[in-house]
Amino acid sequence: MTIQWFPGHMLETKKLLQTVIAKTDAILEILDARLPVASANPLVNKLCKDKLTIKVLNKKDLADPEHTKLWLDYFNNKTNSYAVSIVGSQKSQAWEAVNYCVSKTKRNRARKIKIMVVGIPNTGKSTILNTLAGKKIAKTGNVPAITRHNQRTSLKNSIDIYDTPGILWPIIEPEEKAYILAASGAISDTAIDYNDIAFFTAGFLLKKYPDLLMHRYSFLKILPHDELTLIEKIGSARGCLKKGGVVNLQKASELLIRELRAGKIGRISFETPKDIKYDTKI
Ligand SMILES: Nc1nc2c(ncn2[C@@H]2O[C@H](COP(=O)(O)OP(=O)(O)OP(=O)(O)O)[C@@H](O)[C@H]2O)c(=O)[nH]1
Ligand SMILES: [Mg+2]
Repeated sequence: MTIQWFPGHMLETKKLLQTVIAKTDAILEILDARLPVASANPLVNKLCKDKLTIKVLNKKDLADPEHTKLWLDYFNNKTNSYAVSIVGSQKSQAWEAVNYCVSKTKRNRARKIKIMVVGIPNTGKSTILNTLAGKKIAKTGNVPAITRHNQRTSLKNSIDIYDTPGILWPIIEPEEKAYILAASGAISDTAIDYNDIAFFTAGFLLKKYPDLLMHRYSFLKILPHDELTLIEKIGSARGCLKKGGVVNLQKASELLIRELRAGKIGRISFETPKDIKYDTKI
């Protein structure tokens, strides 16, 4: 499965980033802590290669803490590579990311420092901006492509921060990366097939997080051997049924993905530094 979802505003943002990045002092690249490689936009990497970039692993409350620690070591042990992990709604943590960023710049105190917040959709960019500002100035929401335009905000300590719309790239592949992104909520519902994503997710959870599955879905007396049985059992127990008592797979798939995204199954990471298979330059 490849995914193609590149609405017009993403193309506009891509063009804008190409011109605006040169005028900024530093970049906060907001990644999803559960998928720090899949959620890294190769375009950002290309555009920002000569610019100070801090990788912000956001949503760490949803990610497996052991894996997040491995990721921080992985990024911070590379030359000229900096990473922090945060919960975007926590003021002290959002400021920790900004202050870390400022500490790495060669700051000219006579002028304002310009920091641009970039990343794929739904990673929490606008949430972080609102937290830093201490009030709701940017619209946020748990669906991708909420922000449609750049927005500049002045913060204390002569810092200007720019929120930008989340952008992806025109064709998302390989398949595993597309599935992980879709499961995380970075891709519009209109561009994905829930049954496919749930099937992938069920397989992943059975392999990597069987204990969390057994805990969340305690009606499972033994762990199912395959993805379809798991989805059917969850659907059946949760009342996702069609006429005649047959499991409604679409509804059961949506339920599994919804619970995963909300962190109800537990703290889950889709990637660890050890098992990155797809080619990446991050
Ligand atoms: N659990 C958790 N949720 C978060 C965190 N940060 C943001 N969110 C949620 O993630 C969703 C997306 O947040 P936004 O700030 O709108 O994301 P965005 O990156 O600006 O999205 P686009 O504008 O579409 O690119 C919202 O439901 C937020 O409440 C976090 O650290 N933890
Ligand atoms: Mg936004």
